[in-house]
Amino acid sequence: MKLDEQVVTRAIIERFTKKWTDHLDLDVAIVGGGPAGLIAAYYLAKNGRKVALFERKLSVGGGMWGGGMMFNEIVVQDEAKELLDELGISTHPFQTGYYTADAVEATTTLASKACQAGAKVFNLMCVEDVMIRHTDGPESVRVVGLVINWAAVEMAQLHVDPLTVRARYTIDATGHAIELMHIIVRKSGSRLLTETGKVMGEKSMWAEVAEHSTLENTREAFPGVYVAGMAANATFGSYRMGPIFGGMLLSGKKAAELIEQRLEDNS
Ligand code: 48H
Repeated sequence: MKLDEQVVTRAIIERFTKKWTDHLDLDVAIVGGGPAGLIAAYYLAKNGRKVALFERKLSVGGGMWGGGMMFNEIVVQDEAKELLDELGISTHPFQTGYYTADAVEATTTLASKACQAGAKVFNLMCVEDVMIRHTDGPESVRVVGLVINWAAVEMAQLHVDPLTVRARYTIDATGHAIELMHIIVRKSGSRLLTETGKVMGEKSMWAEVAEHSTLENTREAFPGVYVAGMAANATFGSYRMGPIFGGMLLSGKKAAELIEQRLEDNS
């Protein structure tokens, strides 16, 4: 077979453009492709929801590749083992209640399951703003979509205007940085659904408390926006937990379930 570079080029441009235009109006937009974002994408897509995940970096996986301090093993506790089993990620008992998993196997499998379930990953794109609408007068603001640009544009600090996607719900899974929440606070002037109405900030390490609070804090933090993973604790002011990833995965799953419920209630 003779290879024609122009066919290759046209194939990429046409297929990417179709993927992109098919995902301009979403059930759920997920910002951040770490473990929390990926697993939320997996469950929502598995339920037939139209989901796109936006990741600034070339690769998804966030902080999971490097295990703890670049020792590429992760630890999960009893509660999360079932989840890894469901995804087909091998776990190895360490001592009662603790399991390890190979960080690379966990990351690649999770990413692959999310894609195969139908979630579309747009890597190399960063979310730089949100779209808002007033729902019942100027007091009530809701996020209705995302404002997106190429990560390369952001890195080069080029003055290039962004594009947008509309989404019924959004998940901030941007990890420690909680980028979406900071943008919302800075630009909307509205209160978050936290005790202070602001981003409460992440506290130092206390793994046991942090793992529980990650789940409690996985909820709607602004109308239309849920927080998952490290972003949940950083938004609602709880502790960090180090390289134990059960809470991140369970949090992503919970965010997916909460949104699924809302979508069903509103359908
Ligand atoms: C597009 C963005 C943007 C943006 C950020 O950090 P992550 O792995 O997040 P989680 O919550 O899934 O997992 C946290 C975990 O990795 C971790 O750090 C833990 C457990 N720490 C404990 C401790 O004590 O330190 O992934 C977030 C992803 C990254 O890939 C970012 O590149 C991406 O979000 N991202 N993508 N647009 N504006 N902001």
